[in-house]
Amino acid sequence: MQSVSQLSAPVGTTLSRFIAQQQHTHKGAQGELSQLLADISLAAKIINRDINRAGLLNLDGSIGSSNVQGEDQQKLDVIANTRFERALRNGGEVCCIISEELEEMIDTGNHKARYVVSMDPLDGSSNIGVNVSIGTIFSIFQRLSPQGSAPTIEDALQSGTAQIASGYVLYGSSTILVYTTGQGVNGFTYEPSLGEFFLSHPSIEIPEDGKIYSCNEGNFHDFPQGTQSYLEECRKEKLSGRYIGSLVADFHRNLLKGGIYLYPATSKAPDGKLRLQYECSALAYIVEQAGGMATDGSRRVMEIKPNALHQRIPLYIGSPKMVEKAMDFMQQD
Ligand code: AHM
Ligand code: MG
Repeated sequence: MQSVSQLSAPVGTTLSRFIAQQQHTHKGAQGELSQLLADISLAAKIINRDINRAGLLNLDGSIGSSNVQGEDQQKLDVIANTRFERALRNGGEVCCIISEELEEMIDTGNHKARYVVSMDPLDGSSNIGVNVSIGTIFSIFQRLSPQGSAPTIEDALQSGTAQIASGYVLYGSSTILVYTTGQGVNGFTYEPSLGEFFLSHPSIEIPEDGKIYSCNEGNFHDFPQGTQSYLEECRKEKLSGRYIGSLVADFHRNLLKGGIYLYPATSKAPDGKLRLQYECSALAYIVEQAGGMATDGSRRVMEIKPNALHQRIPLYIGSPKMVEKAMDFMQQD
């Protein structure tokens, strides 16, 4: 029989307490980054609520227009974007926002603020209407332009190595927020009855090698030859093919279990599908902090200098041994 103390185990460390504790270890930290992370977690809670009600409130489904990338926008894409934009504007710590859903960067009017946020407010949105996991991805940069002035495009076009934090929220069988500020990776599971995220996955490390590969193999014949050979090798080795079609969900599973996610270039999308500033950079920072790797086939994702807000790149990300092997095969191209 379980003892009373086992039954009433402590719920643990809240995200806000963890952020506050970490703040002391950042030299020169003045609390703005902590406030910003708190603003992001608030937006995530609101989106989590919206997603859970989507089927009842007729929020699943397309809005009937396309975003800047020519992709069908879902109602929840637009709602999530608005939730984040409001939370970040009202929080006051962000001078500039860039989003997968918006054509241009947003000047929040908070010109004294130090930070820039890039985000994909709701990734994997083709899965919304069928109750499959979706996610939010974010990166935080320090602005380059002087505080007190209007933000510039250079603030928004910084490479991954300049990130001071990145993370994602996975709205799955439970909702989890995973982030890094460059001191390892930690995951916080949402407790809906308390309305709080609690530390559930401290110091996440990706297994060095794995048995899972995640790829849309429907595009196989369009992939570069080296990538095709790598995928054939994965089949020969009888690895498990697992592809949800929601990057955050596929990435999170591989982060915990070991694996590789790949979205290569195709003849239809010669630069790949995923966006450097909204998806790839953020996850590259997380995976490296957890001991993994992220490449576009030849370059370290973190070092790619973006030349446009909505730039796309091919992505190979996950356990280091698997990414290295994929790169060996790609050298044939
Ligand atoms: P989105 O940002 O429009 O949702 O697109 C990104 C998504 C990823 O979550 C997912 O891994 C990929 O697109 C799936 O693409 P495909 O349907 O081509 O396999
Ligand atoms: Mg996306």
